[in-house]
Amino acid sequence: MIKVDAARPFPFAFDPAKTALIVIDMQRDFVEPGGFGETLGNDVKRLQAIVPTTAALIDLCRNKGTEVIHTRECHRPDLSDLPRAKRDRGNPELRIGDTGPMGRILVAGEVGAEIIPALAPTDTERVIDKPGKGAFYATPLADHLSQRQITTLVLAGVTTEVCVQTTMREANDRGFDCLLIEDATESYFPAFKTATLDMIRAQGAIVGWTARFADLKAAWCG
Ligand code: C5J
Repeated sequence: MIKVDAARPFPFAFDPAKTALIVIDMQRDFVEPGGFGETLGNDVKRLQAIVPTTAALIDLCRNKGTEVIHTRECHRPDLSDLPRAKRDRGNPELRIGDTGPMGRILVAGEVGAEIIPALAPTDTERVIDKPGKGAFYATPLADHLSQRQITTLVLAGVTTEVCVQTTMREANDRGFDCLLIEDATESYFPAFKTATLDMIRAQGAIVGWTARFADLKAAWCG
């Protein structure tokens, strides 16, 4: 077992053989200048800042033989998995499925839906396309983790208070122990990130734990 003493709200112990890293939605449309996120008025530099740490986290897991799973928030080209309630939210001039700066917004196969090149999955890594905010909703993720006897999830990605938090809550309810890496997740809104980390750790890790990457690495690599 590895024990991350500096994790909050108290030390986090995990077995790397029963752990997977889930990197949430590090897609071009959310992270890159000129993408959907920026067209909505968001400062994507905040999200770009976590790329080096997220890359180092992925490398650490790859080197340790811990599975790396990537997710993408995207929909089928015919939008049959896009509920009206989701399509009707947001910017009325540019909605999911419309043609945006990087192709049809959040549609599978379009440039904007791809994971940024710096964090590209390897040929053998699992990529889960998800139509919701949470990675468990309408995806094969739960079955995949159960087949591999995974009990612990390390989480990274964007955005902290939307798809990362939703996935972590889904996982927590399914019985996984979850550790969110503080400097490998980000929000367009600093206050939302802070509030989400606080909520996760509240009441004795009601949703899970958080730790900085350096503390995870120090515990794992000695
Ligand atoms: C959002 C996400 N924020 N990946 N998606 O709509 O968090």
